[in-house]
Amino acid sequence: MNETDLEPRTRARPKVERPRLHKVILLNDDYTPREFVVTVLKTEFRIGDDQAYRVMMTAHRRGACVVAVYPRDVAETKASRATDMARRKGYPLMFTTEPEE
Ligand code: NFA
Repeated sequence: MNETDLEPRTRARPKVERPRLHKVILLNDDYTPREFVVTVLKTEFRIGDDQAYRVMMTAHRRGACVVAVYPRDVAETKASRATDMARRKGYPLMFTTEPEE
C-alpha cells in the first residue's frame, strides 16, 4: 500500500501457519505385479530403483506404505495419476492421500 513509509517493520508480524503436507500412501493388493508397482513408483514419484523396490515391499508385507509427502493438490494429483496408470492396465493398484498429523 504505502511504499514511501520507511518505518521499521516492528509492529505487524502476525504468525502464519504453513499449509499441512499430505501423505501419498500405496496400498497392497493381491494382483498387481511387483515389477509394475515399482515402475509406477519410479514414473510418478521420481524415486530411484532401490527406494521404489523398498516402498513396494513394505506395502506388500505391511499392507500400506507412505510413498512421499506433498502439498495437498500435488499429493492428490499424483495419487490419481498413479492409480490411473494401473487402471489402464487392468490392475487394482490403489494410491490414497491423507493429511500429515
Ligand atoms: N502384493 C502384490 C503381489 O504379490 C505386489 C504389490 C505390492 C501390490 C505393493 C501392491 C502394492 N504381486
